[in-house]
Amino acid sequence: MSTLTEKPSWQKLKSHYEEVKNLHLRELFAEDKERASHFTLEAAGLYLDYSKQRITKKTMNLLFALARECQLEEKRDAMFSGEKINSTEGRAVLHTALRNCGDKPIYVDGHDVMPDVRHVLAKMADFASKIRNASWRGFSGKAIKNIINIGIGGSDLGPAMAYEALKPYSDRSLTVRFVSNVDGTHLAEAVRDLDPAETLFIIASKTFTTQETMTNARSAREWLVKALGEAAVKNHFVAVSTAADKVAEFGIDTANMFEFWDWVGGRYSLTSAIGLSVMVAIGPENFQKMLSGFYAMDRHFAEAPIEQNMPVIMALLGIWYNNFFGAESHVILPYDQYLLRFADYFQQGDMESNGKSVTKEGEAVDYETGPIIWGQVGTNGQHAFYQLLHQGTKLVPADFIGFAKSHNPLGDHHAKLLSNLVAQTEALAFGKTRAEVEAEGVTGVLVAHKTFAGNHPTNTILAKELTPEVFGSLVALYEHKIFTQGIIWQLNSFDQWGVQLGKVLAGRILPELTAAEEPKLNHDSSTNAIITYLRKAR
Ligand code: G6Q
Repeated sequence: MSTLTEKPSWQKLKSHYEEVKNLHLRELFAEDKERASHFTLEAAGLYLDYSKQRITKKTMNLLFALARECQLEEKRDAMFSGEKINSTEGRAVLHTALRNCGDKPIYVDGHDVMPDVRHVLAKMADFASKIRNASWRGFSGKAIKNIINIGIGGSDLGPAMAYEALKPYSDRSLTVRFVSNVDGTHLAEAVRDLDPAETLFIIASKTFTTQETMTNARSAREWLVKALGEAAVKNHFVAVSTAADKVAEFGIDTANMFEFWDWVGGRYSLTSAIGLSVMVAIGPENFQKMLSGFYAMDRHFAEAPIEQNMPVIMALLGIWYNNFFGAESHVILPYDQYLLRFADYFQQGDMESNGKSVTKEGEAVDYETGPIIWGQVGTNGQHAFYQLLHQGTKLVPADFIGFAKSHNPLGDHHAKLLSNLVAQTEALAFGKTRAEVEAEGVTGVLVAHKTFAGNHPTNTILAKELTPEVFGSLVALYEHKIFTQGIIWQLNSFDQWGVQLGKVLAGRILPELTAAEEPKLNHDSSTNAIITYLRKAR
């Protein structure tokens, strides 16, 4: 048995689960009129109500004990102080240094990284301002109107999500697009209505070797060169990378390269130079406000006691359902159109971090690890998959996220949006009993169909408005939730070996698909047949 499931707090949680698994939220709220106030917390501009969770005070105390037994505080401090906690890659994990608004140095191998971080931020701000005030111009002298970020995974999802989230703060005269897929359609559709003379490409790749990004970057270069000639490349291409040699090889002047470091993981890189497209869109001041929101949540996570620590509480609740109730997924439901990519972003953030089945020490786990993360903005999901949440057979813990004020106060839209958010959490928790259905005059078989069991757990996360600061806090909240869960599950949340095999095999299959001569195929019979079909049908 692994050391996790042997821990006294884990064992206690197991027997406690047997005691409370059938308790209904209806009973829990009836027993304690003050329940909401016992399970509500505010931090870094965010309000979390977790009273609609299937927990008692004892549950939380046992979960807090588990966190302590797993040395969460020590391990959190190790991350913040630059220890090489990404053991399989021998790297520190210091995305928190990128938004360190304090004056403390942070050391990696005896070197204070803070001056480097500030230097790159200043360089980004200078560049963003030049694009915004049109002092950086295209080769033919036209102002830049279009920004295309070419990157994938961690070099795409963060800026793409943040750009949408902070659109109200963006310069609306700029067109900002994100190209990630190696499918040529993505690039072709992104540039089809653009003037190359007004278009700037940001090639965002930590390694500058990623197949999709380099393929898209080369095709973008051809598109530009065809219109403006080879000499135009320097005005229309900049890079965000850790690999200066490869950037130069591509033909981008390294003076126009924005650096980051191997201690920034791809999916945690939004606040590094990977956020350059966002900074161009919203301006350096708003970007700084976003960083200060991240920093506020970083401080909260680093300093608040476990019992009042928002990311820790959310992480422990996730463990409670994942490991004791057997929930397989977790749904994120932002009631704000600007957060339309939020669930996608944390699908990577969470599943690439904690979708693992061996511990840091390489031992196979004998417990469940990271859940399947999915989601959709409200209210769209209500007319689609919420049926399953309310009356299906699966337990799906949910996060509802909403803002008191809208950036688009159009008639009563916002009140309607919020009323739906609140109504859903109420309906999920309390359901509708048979007696209530019958009291409405419903009879026969319809009674069962119209009954809602309820007892579906939800978090409600609220803030006044989706500002850059609040956005930063919200993203950091989920990052630290993922970190906390990784510690408890004893994983390395900062590597991603699981994406390697497919990459290697694709490299082998590419020439088999494209070779003029019929290749000799040595795969299994299914793979051979698929390649043969595609060769014939191409
Ligand atoms: C994220 C992963 C991965 C990575 C992409 C792009 O944590 O490492 O999604 O960001 O594979 O990599 P490059 O930035 O090196 O192109």
